[in-house]
Amino acid sequence: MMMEKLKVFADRMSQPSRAVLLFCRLNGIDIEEIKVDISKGHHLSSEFREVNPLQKVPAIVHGSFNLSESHAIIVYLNSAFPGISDHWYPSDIFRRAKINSVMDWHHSNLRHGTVNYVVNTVLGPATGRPLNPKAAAEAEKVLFSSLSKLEDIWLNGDGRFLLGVSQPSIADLSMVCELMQLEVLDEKNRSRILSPYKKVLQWIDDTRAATNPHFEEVHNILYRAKRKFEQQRSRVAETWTEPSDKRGGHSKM
Ligand SMILES: N[C@@H](CCC(=O)N[C@@H](CS)C(=O)NCC(=O)O)C(=O)O
Repeated sequence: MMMEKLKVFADRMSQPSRAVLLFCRLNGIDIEEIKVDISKGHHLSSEFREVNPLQKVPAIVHGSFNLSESHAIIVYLNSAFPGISDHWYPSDIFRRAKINSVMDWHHSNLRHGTVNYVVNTVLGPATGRPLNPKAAAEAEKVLFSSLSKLEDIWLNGDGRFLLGVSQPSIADLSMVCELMQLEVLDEKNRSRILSPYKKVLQWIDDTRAATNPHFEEVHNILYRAKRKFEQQRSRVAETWTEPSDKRGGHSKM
């Protein structure tokens, strides 16, 4: 019996959604992409609760099978679809175990720092959450500590990719999509955060090159968001450099 087309419920502004979409694109997995717009609260709808009771993206429906959690989804797709190159999730149990180890680390460290920093400095208001400088400062500490570990431990090897190998794995996809979220920061701030980590910057470029044109296709939304936030910031800056009479402020003179 032919299984119906894989449905991927995703919001491309979400890092784990992009990782799942990128894996599908790279491996020629034919999907129906269903947009769940978090900024419009679509993930809270009763229809989506049927797909994922956790009300988070990404999620998949494959025939009568539902699954959430990006890492579990990618691992499932790797087994469910034939012909996927071994380097993505090697059958060698030791290499596979190391990939699981870096992905587990990612979720409670790099992801934790990146999401909380970006939400509390830029993205929060788009989903109805106020910016919180104290939470941003806490998240920044986690982010810097995670970037140091990424630089010194996970990228410490001869190969260009995580765990020192010469071809990317699903861990590279998951973690690079996370760090790409920093695109929405203003360029000075993004560079302040990333520029001390030379190996990390090189790894982002190498992963982009190894996965293009799909990498750029799934990240386009972030580049558009970046431009939108830049325009907003320059409008705010212009407002505050205009003479106060033009702003409609009250002159003290
Ligand atoms: N561990 C999950 C994380 C899923 C997640 O946090 N998704 C976010 C978007 S990046 C979401 O749906 N947020 C909606 C909400 O929390 O209200 C995964 O890897 O799939």
